[in-house]
Amino acid sequence: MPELSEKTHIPAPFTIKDLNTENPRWCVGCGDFGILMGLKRFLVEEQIPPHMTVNVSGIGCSGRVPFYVNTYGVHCIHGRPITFAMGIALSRPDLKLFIHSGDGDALSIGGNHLLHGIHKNFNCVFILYDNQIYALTKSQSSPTTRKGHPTNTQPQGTMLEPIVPTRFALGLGASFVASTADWLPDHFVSTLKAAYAHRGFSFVHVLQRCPHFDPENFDNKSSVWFSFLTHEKGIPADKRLADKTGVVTHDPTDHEEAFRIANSRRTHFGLFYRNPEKPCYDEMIRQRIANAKPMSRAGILDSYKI
Ligand SMILES: Cc1ncc(C[n+]2csc(CCOP(=O)(O)OP(=O)(O)O)c2C)c(N)n1
Ligand code: SF4
Repeated sequence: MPELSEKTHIPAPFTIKDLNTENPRWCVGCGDFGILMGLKRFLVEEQIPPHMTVNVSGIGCSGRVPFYVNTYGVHCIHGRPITFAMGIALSRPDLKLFIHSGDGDALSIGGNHLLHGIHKNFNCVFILYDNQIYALTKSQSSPTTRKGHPTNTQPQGTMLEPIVPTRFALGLGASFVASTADWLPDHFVSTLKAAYAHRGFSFVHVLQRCPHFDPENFDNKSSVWFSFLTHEKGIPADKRLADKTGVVTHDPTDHEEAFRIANSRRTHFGLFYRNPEKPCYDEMIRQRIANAKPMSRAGILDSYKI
């Protein structure tokens, strides 16, 4: 496979400075800063070649990430980063693929596509930036907005119970489901490492602060409201916080228990589930193409005859 071009061909070992581009246009205190820095730290620690990396995003504040990291990138249309990324996964399996999508982008307009991305289990790391609001368009209720929270679309309070992203992904049979937060840098990087090591659709849920539109959400100064999931096959708990938060031992091969934890009222960060055996649709398609016997055009059309 040819490399994309020399443009971003940075000689190894590269550093975070090599991955910097312009200054992000996010509000002061936005959780997207932590996620972007964690992504860069992860790329540097793993020395994933920038010229072989593609960051694909939808639309939203989070959608700006591909501009801010010196790799290849696509700022796609709203709700469609998975569609675009799937094409890359099918045609260029040698590229390292990361998808960035907000809770509106992923679970509203892109919900249908997320469903099929998870189901097809194509090889990528999918990062869900869950600030529980439509931020770029100035505060409308999203599928993960907490019940009662006032927004521009529901000023008297959001009416529905929120969708729980980890439960959604587990319910669809995702092969990798993890959760972390923008203010847990070490845990975030460990989560990306585990997701990247997994072959298939790695669903990474990240709680992301939006201090501009919802400063009360996610009390990141306190650690009493969440626990870490740990296991020898899982993701290590944040060492600084584990004593305060509590740690739950959870075997990530246990799907039923993962569901029970995702269903509980308490927030859990860590690896919920991993199944390395689930087949990947992109690999199956490539295999089928490789095994295809030469056929005339008429023969191909006839094979679809009803
Ligand atoms: C087809 C289409 N519909 C609607 C919009 C307007 N729009 C842009 S971003 C957005 C929601 C962003 O929310 P989210 O995905 O949660 O990302 P955040 O800004 O919170 O990171 C909407 C509705 C659009 N750009 N394109
Ligand atoms: S509006 Fe919210 S999500 Fe968007 S940049 Fe500002 S703090 Fe971040």
